[in-house]
Amino acid sequence: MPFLHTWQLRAEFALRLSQMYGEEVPAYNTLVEVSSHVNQDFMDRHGSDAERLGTLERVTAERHGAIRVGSPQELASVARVFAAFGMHPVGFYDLRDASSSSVPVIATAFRPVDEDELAKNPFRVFTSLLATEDPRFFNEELQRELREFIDSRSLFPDGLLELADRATVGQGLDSDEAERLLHLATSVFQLSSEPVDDAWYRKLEAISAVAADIGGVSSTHINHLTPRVLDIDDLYQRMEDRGIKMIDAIQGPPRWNGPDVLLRQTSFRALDEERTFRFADGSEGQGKLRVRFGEVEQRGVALTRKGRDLYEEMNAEIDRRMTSGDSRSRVSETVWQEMLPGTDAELAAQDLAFYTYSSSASQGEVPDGASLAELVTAGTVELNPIVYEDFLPRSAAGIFQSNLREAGQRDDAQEGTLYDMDRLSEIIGLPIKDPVDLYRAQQDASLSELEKQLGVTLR
Ligand code: OOG
Ligand code: NI
Repeated sequence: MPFLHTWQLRAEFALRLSQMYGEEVPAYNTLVEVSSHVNQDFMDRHGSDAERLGTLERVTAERHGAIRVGSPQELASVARVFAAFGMHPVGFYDLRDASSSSVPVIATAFRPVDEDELAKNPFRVFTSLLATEDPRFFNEELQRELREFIDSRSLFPDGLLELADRATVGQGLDSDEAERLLHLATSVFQLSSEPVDDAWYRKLEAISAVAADIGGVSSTHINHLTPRVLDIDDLYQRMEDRGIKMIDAIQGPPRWNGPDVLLRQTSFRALDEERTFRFADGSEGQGKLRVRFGEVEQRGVALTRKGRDLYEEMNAEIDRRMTSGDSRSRVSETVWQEMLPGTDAELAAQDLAFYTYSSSASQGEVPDGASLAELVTAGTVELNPIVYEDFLPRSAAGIFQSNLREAGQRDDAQEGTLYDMDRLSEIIGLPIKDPVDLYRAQQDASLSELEKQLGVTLR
């Protein structure tokens, strides 16, 4: 009986969610199809250079998903399920104050952490927790009602968590149990056909559509699944040509004349889906909800802390320069060309972005005391970008917002509740890793290897 290793479970989990989502949201299948054409064409245009940010095989299979849960207990359980697939909490996102948008959630991403695990299958899930304690959104009465409603539901069927724990400890499962784990874990994220309590849902919706989506129904669901492309501008145009209306802009960095940086994302809006509602008099009727949408992304090199600071400065500069009638993408492009070095070598030399290093030279071929930058310029050492595996708070808030019809309500006379990475770690029961530390460690390890190979200490 074959044994499925953690990464095989993860790859299969991503595949099954993808199949399920394609059946539920057919436009997703179109997105995947167009994405794979975009990637193939990009490969044809750029040859082997196209794979600098990941092999075509990895990029084609690559997805991220997004889910939302309502209580610390639910988040802790989700963490147990994801651990079985080798997905660990990385990064902390507070979307309550992300620029002009405000959504009552805090979040982390569950993803593989090791380089080789990422290479095998990088499936990640952006996981939001409703900030039910924040009095700016929920008054005391609503906080109590939300707690009661959420505590009385059970998202995880019997057996799932135990099976997940066994897979975590055993670093995999044999095939019968693997099948059961995959079936149960996928089902949790299927859209439920249970009637929605109209009064309760609408009450929450008046505060925040996201709160209604999370706390207004008795189950959870995956609300998007995102393929990765190598050229998002091309994808955007092709989707529009097919008559699928995308949101107005591509979120994150602009198209510019330099290396791909961080993460660019765009989406099509949530579509109306038929749902059954139960009304106060006990009767039931059909209605429509918009909860699921399609998103696509292009990934680039990860930035250092210094690089991220510069990125924020550039965003502020773009905001300053924008006057009415300006196109944000045009202003952004100008600011990027002015403020950010336009080559990998410069980004590396100024410690703005993360790279691994490789060389075909060996001991004795390089003088001691040479600088890394000199060796890169001389072509003795090659730079390979470390791909950004995480998310951007501003874009995430933008993705949430673009799917909401109403702005919602928020009482800014109240003091917000403090949530931070430590508090979220405590809730999950595992330390959340800092993404920048992971990239730095990967770069450092590669540098040490290189020094060993060349037998020198690099400046
Ligand atoms: C999550 C939105 C964030 C992304 O790609 O930035 C996200 C959600 O809608 O639940 O997925
Ligand atoms: Ni997303």
